[in-house]
Amino acid sequence: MKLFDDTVLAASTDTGTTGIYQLKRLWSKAIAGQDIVNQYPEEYGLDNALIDILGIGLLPTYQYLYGQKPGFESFENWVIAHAGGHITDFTIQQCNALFQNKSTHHQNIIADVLTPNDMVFWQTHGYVIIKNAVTPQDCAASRKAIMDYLEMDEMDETTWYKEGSSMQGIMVPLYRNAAIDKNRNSPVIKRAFEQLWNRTDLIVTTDKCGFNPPETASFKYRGIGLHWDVSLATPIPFGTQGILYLTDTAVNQGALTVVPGFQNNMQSWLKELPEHVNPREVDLSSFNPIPIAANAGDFIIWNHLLPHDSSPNKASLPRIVQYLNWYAPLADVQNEWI
Ligand SMILES: O=C(O)CCC(=O)C(=O)O
Repeated sequence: MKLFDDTVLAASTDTGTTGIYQLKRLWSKAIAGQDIVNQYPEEYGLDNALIDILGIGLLPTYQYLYGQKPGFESFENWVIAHAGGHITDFTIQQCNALFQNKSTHHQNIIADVLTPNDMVFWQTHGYVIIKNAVTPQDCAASRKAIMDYLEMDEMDETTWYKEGSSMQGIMVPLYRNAAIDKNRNSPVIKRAFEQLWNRTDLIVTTDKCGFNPPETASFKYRGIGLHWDVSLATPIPFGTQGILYLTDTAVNQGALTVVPGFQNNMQSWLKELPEHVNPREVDLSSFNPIPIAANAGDFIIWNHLLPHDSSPNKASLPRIVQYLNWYAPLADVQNEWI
């Protein structure tokens, strides 16, 4: 039984002043509270994709809505400001195509980035590295943006362990910045995702950056251990995740760590687990996880079925990264979180 009368929520077709379907409804559900949001799991995919297309970030959006409980006009102004001061006609068209369940395919598709060998590697190991996806200049600009945001100096270790910084574990909540946006929209990275998804109607997440400094006697690694970021309700739909290394990253420098090939065993492993065992509580450290070394500008895509984590940084320099993922909105999502 619904706790809340549907009629008090805005209709999906109420576009507000931006002309975007579902935005007012998203706001009205959040203002009504998380319990109400949770009553419409079938709308999660649409709401999240809308937030991604607008480029405003899932966490900042919900933190603002739940924390500030703004009126709709204030929310619209916040969205426009966080979308860069202006919402383009193409963005509005993309949002509304989503609502109408139509695909928007980007123009100017570039030549394939992943080679046939890369594709075989992907099928076998569940991850792939795109070398030199981003230029050294763009990496340097991105590192500077992240360090400025954290008020740290990449080369000065006395600045790396500041108490009270805005970091969340190893995550840096910097979402929008010219250099970071440029990487996010890299045609090379996008093309690689299109090849893996075998479709061109993908949208990109507006995700965080990351800073993983060397461990010291008093500072210990703040990762969360091997995990999945997808619901384990079966069948688990195809999905990807991605990370851009902005520093050269040695295996012992906090590198992304995955269990290669697990995407091919996941289904049977889940099936064979005794019923009382929660897959998220299984110790995955004996599954032969490997840290992936790569250079600044290299982009790694992994299948979201691979257990993964970053790792303790035992080197002398920090690992600095940007997270981003292209995905097919509304494609076979599992609404129930297991
Ligand atoms: O930072 C990394 O290497 C892995 C990040 C991670 O665990 C995640 O994106 O879920």
